Amino acid sequence: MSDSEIVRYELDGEVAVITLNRPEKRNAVSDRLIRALADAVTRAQTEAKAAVICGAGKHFCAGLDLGEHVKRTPIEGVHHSRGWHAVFETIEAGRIPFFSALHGAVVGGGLELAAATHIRVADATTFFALPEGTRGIFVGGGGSVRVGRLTGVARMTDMMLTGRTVSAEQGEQWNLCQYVVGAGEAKSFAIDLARKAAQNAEMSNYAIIHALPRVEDMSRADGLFLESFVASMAASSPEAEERLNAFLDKTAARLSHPST
Ligand code: 1HE
Repeated sequence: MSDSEIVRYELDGEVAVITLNRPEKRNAVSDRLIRALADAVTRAQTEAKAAVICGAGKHFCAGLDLGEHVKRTPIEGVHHSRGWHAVFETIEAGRIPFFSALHGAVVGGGLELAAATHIRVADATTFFALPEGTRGIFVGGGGSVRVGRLTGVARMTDMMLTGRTVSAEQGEQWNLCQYVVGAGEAKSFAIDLARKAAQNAEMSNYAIIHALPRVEDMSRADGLFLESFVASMAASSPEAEERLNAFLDKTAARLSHPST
């Protein structure tokens, strides 16, 4: 299988759809898959305004390819982990928002990948797990930072120590995903959300994905200070002027209650 087959890349209008395509191994993340994912993610940043990552077959992703991992020396293990960090950082702190469409197993490195995306849509078949403890290893794809911040250290510790699996509904309550949809519907739902986000002003999207996580890491005073500068910068862009005038001219869509 070539690199373009192990991770499929399609451009659907302004949305890049990136599919982990190793279903016979449950999309386990081999060295080749991570390289192909890096290429697809980099391409999406230049060609699309938003991107969706999904998995082929019965599961989103079974995490690290355990067959490859047994052969690594300690220093190779460090480089391997840092390599994943670089790719996931490109997703989380790149140019465009990323959405993940989850189904079946979202485990270990699969959950670390999903946690690097900005919005996670899980279908009813989804289950989350961090079985690293039972495998004698540790998270290495940024999970201790991203999954810990999403769900809290206590829940992450529980998942890692006990190997428990967490359903989509429980995952939503635990902040592992923002949406739960019917079985088989995650991909189309995530693409719809990505299309909506692609319509936003580019500066707003950039500010959302870059400023919010930075502010979370700052003191209150520093966060408020940075916010004022980002807000002023975004509001003084030509795109903002156009959009604000459209609202005042009554040509822009109005908000309404979610039930309507
Ligand atoms: C794999 C992997 C894998 C499946 N590496 N080959 N991840 C895990 O501990 C999860 C391990 N996998 C599973 O628990 C199950 O495979 C699943 C729940 C994901 C799917 O179950 P199922 O019944 O649909 O498939 P299966 O029959 O278990 O697996 C099908 C094939 O995929 C089989 O290979 P085959 O050659 O015998 O057909 C499996 O060996 C293979 N396979 N998962 C390698 N993960 C940067 S640090 C991150 C640390 C982690 O990610 S730890 C979590 C590792």
